[in-house]
Amino acid sequence: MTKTSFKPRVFSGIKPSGGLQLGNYLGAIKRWVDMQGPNFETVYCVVDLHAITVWQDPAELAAGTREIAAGMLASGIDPEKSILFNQSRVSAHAELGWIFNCVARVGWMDRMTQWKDKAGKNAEKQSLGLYAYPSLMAADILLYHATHVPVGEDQKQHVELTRDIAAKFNHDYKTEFFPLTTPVIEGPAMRVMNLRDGTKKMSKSGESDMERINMTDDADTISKKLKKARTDPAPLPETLEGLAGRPEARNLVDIYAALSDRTAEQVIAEFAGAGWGTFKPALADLAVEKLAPISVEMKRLMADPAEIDRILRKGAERARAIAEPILARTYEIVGLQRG
Ligand code: AQP
Repeated sequence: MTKTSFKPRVFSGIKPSGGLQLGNYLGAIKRWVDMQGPNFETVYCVVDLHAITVWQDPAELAAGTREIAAGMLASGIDPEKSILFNQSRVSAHAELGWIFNCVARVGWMDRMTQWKDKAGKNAEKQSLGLYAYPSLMAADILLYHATHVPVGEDQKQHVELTRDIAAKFNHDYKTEFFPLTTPVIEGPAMRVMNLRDGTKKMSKSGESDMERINMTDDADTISKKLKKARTDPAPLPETLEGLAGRPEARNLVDIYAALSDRTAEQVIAEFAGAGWGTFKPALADLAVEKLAPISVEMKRLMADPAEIDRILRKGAERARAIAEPILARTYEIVGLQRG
């Protein structure tokens, strides 16, 4: 078997731990859409096994899995161009995840900032799965021999850990079987922040609905949330450096830049000296123009869950065709007898 396919392979995923939020869209999905095409083979996954590292209501998990898939489709993921599926339909993820649990070191997991943030002072009460999450994520990526992983800034450390796991596996088993992955983190909104506190990232599971834009929000809600977003009293500066120490202002400029496919510098140049009374309505209009059609399309797709299931089932068949030979070869390398 060849180690990589002709085109470099991209893998990325989103966990159905709540509805999609703007950070998932700008930090991940929007860029996944752009990577579809002649340069890459793209594999995108609703990572439901990751969602259950924190307890999920079973009915909500099933509905949430379809909702995330609908969000990806509505944003422009094309199931003909990309492989789109949900993780639990391809059992090889869990199997390779176990092998990587035996390769990764406890000390590596201890250093993961997302583990520290999520577990906080209550680490002993967290699931073992939450602790081992990065090892399953390494399996998700390496099961496809993916080399490019487009993620938001918060996932960079986990993709780097994937390299460490691949390198240790290759070293321990004297092979070059697993490729080294590169996190692809580029663009103005790789860390979209909470609309009420610019020092915290926007999350699906954040406490207040006003702190995030949900991808299912309608035009009025998107506009209201952005107009009420917390800011400071100063107008926008002449240069980007003038936004230092102003996290809420920086966040809104970054969101504007990402939605308009421009750089933050270009946005500042256009709005230099403008007050929030000018900038916020412009941002709200832009966000409604770009996001409201996605929300409408998501609702249309979600009205036909059988069609979403059909797409995910078909995507899983294509995913299995790549993953199963890679898993089988991994078993052989490790010396696990299955014949
Ligand atoms: N605020 C964000 N800014 C930029 N990118 C973000 N991503 C998430 N939040 C932001 C990116 O979205 C992809 C999928 O993330 P995930 O759902 O697998 O996990 P997460 O990063 O833990 O997302 P949430 O919304 O914060 O979920 P909860 O609240 O359940 O923990 C990733 O590429 C991520 O970088």
